[in-house]
Amino acid sequence: MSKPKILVTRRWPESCESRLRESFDVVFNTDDHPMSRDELKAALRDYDAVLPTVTDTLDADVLGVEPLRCKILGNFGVGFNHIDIEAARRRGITVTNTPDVLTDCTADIAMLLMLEVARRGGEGEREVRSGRWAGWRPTHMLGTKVTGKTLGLVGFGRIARAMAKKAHFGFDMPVIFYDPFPPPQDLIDALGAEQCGTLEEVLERADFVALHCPGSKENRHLINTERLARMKPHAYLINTARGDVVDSEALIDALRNRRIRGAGLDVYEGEPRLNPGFLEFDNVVLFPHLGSATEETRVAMGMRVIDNIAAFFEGRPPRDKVA
Ligand code: 8YV
Repeated sequence: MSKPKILVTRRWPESCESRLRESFDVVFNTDDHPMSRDELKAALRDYDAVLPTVTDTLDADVLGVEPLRCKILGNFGVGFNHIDIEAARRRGITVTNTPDVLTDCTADIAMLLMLEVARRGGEGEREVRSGRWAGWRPTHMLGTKVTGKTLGLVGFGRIARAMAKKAHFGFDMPVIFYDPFPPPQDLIDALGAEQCGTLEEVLERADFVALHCPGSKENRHLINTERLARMKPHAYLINTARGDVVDSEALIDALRNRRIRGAGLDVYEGEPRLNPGFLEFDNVVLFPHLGSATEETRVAMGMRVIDNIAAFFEGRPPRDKVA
């Protein structure tokens, strides 16, 4: 039997690419450019499987291509808001993702953003590098103490729970959260977390608000002007989820008018372009979507995609099927 024909839309860590070459008739996007809609349509026409990432928009129009050869989208990432899941279902395309393996590294980046923005790490580094640092003094670059402050989580899935554990047990932080689909109470208790009845309660009580809900139509601009106004004026917003969960204009307005103390962002509406308004603030830390960006995690993500598509082509149910 001939090997399934696979297109990988971006370059992967070498160990994953080697494993793909062994089992499949695989083509990589040689120069690693973000694929255009036409290239994605051609891929769906010509390959048995396409392995996309967050940089590939697979909406109903792209997935509506005729004739369709692709039977599975093995997404390299846990978030799949760039794929129209309903359209994939209608076309009979299986979709898988990569949960678990990136949980800790993404939670680490949320912790790093929280610490860096509160302790003014980015601002301090810019001062040192520019030669503007005039030396130690008692009132120089005073930040906000993190230990013991209240962490408010929006969403309490895997990544939020990993952050809760690090913050609660490592930094003595009381952890509160809102999630419309909370996990069992014993899991909440084991993390020393407190469930709030509304998102607003989290926003009103937290010193740090960290977003961990999925990107989706429902969650688009979940954090808007009204909700930002609920936050304490000394609170910080941390986003490692998806850019469009936050209304960027509303956030920029809240920062300009000092309605919140600062923000730590890893994801952006329309990334890699970001609203230039963010560049005007020293109290905003901007990372280039680093959530899962460690060698260990990116290899684990690639291997998890390969496990999923291997199972699919061997006629077994893939472990991480989302459609
Ligand atoms: C990935 C992420 O690196 O997995 C996710 O959902 O946001 C990132 O950590 C990226 O999405 C790759 O597709």
